[in-house]
Formats: sequence, C-alpha cells, structure tokens
Amino acid sequence: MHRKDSQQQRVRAFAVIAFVVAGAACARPVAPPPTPQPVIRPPQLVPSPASLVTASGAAFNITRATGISVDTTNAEVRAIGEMLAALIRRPTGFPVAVTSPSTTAGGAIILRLAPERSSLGGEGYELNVTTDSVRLVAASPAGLFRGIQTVRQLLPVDIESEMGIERSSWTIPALTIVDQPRFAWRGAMLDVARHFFTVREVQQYIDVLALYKLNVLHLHLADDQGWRIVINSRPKLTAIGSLTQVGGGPGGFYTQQDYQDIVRYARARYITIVPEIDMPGHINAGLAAYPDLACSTRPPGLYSGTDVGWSTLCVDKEATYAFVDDVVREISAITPGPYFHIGGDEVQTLTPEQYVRFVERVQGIVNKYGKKMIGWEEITKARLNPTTVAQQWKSDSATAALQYGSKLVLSPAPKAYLDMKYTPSTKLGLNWAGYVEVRDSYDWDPATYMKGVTERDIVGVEAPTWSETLRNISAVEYLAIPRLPAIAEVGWTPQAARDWENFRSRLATHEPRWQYLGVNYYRSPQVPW
Ligand code: TNX
Repeated sequence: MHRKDSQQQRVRAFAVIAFVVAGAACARPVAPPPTPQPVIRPPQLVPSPASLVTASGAAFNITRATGISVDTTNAEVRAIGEMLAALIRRPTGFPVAVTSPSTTAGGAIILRLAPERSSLGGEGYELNVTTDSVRLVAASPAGLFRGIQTVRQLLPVDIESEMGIERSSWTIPALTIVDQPRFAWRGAMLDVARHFFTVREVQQYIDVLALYKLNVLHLHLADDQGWRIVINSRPKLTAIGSLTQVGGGPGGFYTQQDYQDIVRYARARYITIVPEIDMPGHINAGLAAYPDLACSTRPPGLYSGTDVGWSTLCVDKEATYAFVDDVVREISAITPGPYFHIGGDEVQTLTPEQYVRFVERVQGIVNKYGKKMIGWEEITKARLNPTTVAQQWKSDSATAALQYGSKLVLSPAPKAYLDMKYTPSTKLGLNWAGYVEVRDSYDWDPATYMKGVTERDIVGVEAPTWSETLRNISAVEYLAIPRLPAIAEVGWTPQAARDWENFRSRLATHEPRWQYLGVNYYRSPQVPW
C-alpha cells in the first residue's frame, strides 16, 4: 500500500493473505470455471485509516443476492444498515435486503455492534473484507457509521450515481482496516449570518462532512449583519434582525423547528451541531432588534457591510444578562450536543475589564443550562473553567487557556480558514491570512503547530467558512473542497501515516465522486487529477 509497512503491519499482511488463501481453498475444493476477473482498485481512502492491510488480488463482489445483516432489534444499527443498503441500491438496482443475522438468508455484508471492543473507541471500527464477506465491527453506532463511509469509498465511484448504472462488477478490495480518529473534534464552521443558507443547503454541506468522517458542524448563527434563529422570548431578533445580509440581500432565519431539522439530520450522521451566538461584539443585528441592549442612545440600524469589531452589547446593564439568559436557555433546550459557542472575538469597544467580566458571567449562564462553553481565543483573557474550550484562530493567545486546564480547538487561519482565497486569482474569498492552497491546509501537525501546545491540549481541529463573499452553498463548496477533506485527514489520521504526495494522489480519485454528488470544488493545480 501507500504507506511504509511497519514490521507489525507486514506480519499482519501475511496473516491476512494466508487466511484468504486458506478460506478460498476450503470453500471451493474444485476450481471454478474461469470468469472474467473483476477489476480491483487499490483503496483511495480520505481520510486515510490508522491501519490498513490489503490482501492483494482478492475482492468481495456485490451482486443481486447480496444482503446486509444487522441486529434488527437495535433501531440505530438498523438505520445504519438501511443507509448502506440505500446507497448500494440506487446505482446497482439490487434489492439489498437488510435482515437479522439469524435469518437463513443472512447477508454477506455484516454490521455488528461489539461494545466489548472498547479499544476501538467511540468512533473506531474494524473492517474485514474477504471474497466471501464484508464484516464491520464497532463498539458504538458512530463507529459503524464511520465504517460504512469507508465501505462507500472502497466501492467504485459509480456508487455515488443517482441513476442506475450497468457494471459487470461492484467490488470491494479484500483487506483489513482497524481505524479510529486521532482527535475527538473534527469540525467545520458555516457562517449563516453574513449570508443566509437554507436548511437544505446546510444539509448538503453536512453530507460532505459525513463522507469525510467529520463530526462537528459549528453554526455561526448571529453576527452584525443578521440574527438567524428564532428566540421565542425575543421575537424581534428574527422579525427585525434577520432582514438583511452582506450586500443588502433579503437575509433569512431558521425557525426552532428548522434548527431541529438540521440537528436531526446531522445527528443521523453522527455529527454534533455546535450553535454560536457571537457576543458581546458582532451583535449589531441583535441591537437593531432591541436597541436598549446597546449603550448608545442612537438606535442602531441594520447593517450589510463587512467591517468588524465595532458593535457591542452594553455589558454593564443587567438587562444584557437577562437577554443572554433567554438566548442561551432557548438554544440549549433544542441542542442535544454538549457545547454552546459564545463567540467572544474582535471586541474593540470595551475595556479589557468589561470584556472579562462579561465572558465570566456568560460562562456561568452557559454552564447553568447544562452546556460547556466554547469561544474564540480572545476568551482566554477571562478566567475559564476547565470544561471550557478555546478556539484558536489567529495567534498564540489561545495557549493562555491551558493554565485553567481548558483545551483547544485549532483553526489556524493560514491552514484551516476555508474563506481564504486559494491563490490571488481565486474570485471568491478573502486574503487577510494569505493564500491557502490545498497543500497548506494539509501539511501541518496540530501537535507541533503552536509553542507550548501538545497533542494532549488539543481536542481537535475545525475549518471555518466565513461567508462575506459567499452567496450560496455552491460557493461554499468551491472553497471547502478539497481543503475540507485535507483538514478531515489532519484531524483523523495519525501524523506518522500522513504524507502529502500520497494524499494528493488519493484525493485526485475523489473528483468523480464530487461530480456525481453535484458538489462544487476547486480544481487545484497541486492535485494530479
Ligand atoms: C475574522 S475569525 C472573524 C470573522 C470574519 C473572518 C473573515 C473570527 C473569530 N472573526 O468575523 O468573518 O475573520 O475571515
């Protein structure tokens, strides 16, 4: 395979090959008549798994008779089996029954929950493919879901087609994969405030995250230009605050039902939604709705420009904390994930003391409603709880969080900001952090990126997409792909198993997948398409 075989991997490779040969010999003592050899493609997985051993020359072939066997009494596992079945049915036209292992028909693709395999972790899985079966085992449903993404990527790219396709074979190469993520937090952020994106558009983005085993979608739900989620106790936030966006378009907002639809869609793909209401700054849309929350006497109007740092809640007013309480309470109640993001970035109109007092008080409110707080790295000026997470984006100031036992999510702009232009000729995006080509996004190690920060201090990585220049999800996709798959591999794959040359050649094989899926992408000259 593509990676330098370790001694251990080589030993296991022999074991796997021996097993396959022996298995084939037992099952068929008489040689079958020669049939045309199915084409077996080497695995081209993104993110690359923690360990992979191929059994050369052999493959499992999906046919009209192939079924999926799952414990049908477990609704969650059954739903994962149905997702894989639906994926296979569409282009093949095969019936792909999902049955319980006890039925005689018992499928040759077996998904099994094995809680005792706790060493696989909360998202890990083991996949064994032989000529006779595909066996996927995980300690949790999330692991099974990550595992079926691997099965999906091992199948011919035609598996992504929405139309029936005639193929002589649908093979999965024989192999053994034992896999689990390096980091627990592998995220993407979408700014739905500068431009609004519909529920369907957000779900399309979630589909891309799922394919690359990402597990967090952070939604930037409010900023100067728009407030995008209904707060029942503060109806003007959306009645007034949602009415515009950058450039003066119509804006938009999610009802709480819409938001819950997004949460549910993400949850079915084992992706956690992290809601962000940016405060005390980036709050003009909220102030336009409730002018009393500002210190100024002149009521602020709606804003459709792109300046930052100028708006703020009046942090010395009690009313401000009643407001924050309402917002945090209502959003927390419809958010099953453990985090609430308070923003906290780029406040230029408060004293350091005012800022710190605000963040510490809001931290208490977030915790009161059962959530852990996360905020942009500026929050490290305040005294943080150990459960609070600081999101690094521009400098080393995030390291101040470590003195409190808080951990970090790394989103370094020159690596992970998907709203940066790829090159000077990229039409969309910004360039304040420079130009970020695919290799820039790929070639860094979170554990050595910042002085004084080690692997243990990091919960993970996240790729934000700020939407000042992005008017629809196709524009978002153009900037996200292929840099988001690169960040996905930074977050999932052990550092020792990562290599740019190898990554870019695997990445190239994903282009027809994106085409089938109808997602936009940048055809980087760094990738051998
Ligand atoms: C900085 S990153 C911001 C955003 C902008 C972004 C544009 C951060 C915490 N704040 O308000 O949209 O730059 O790249």
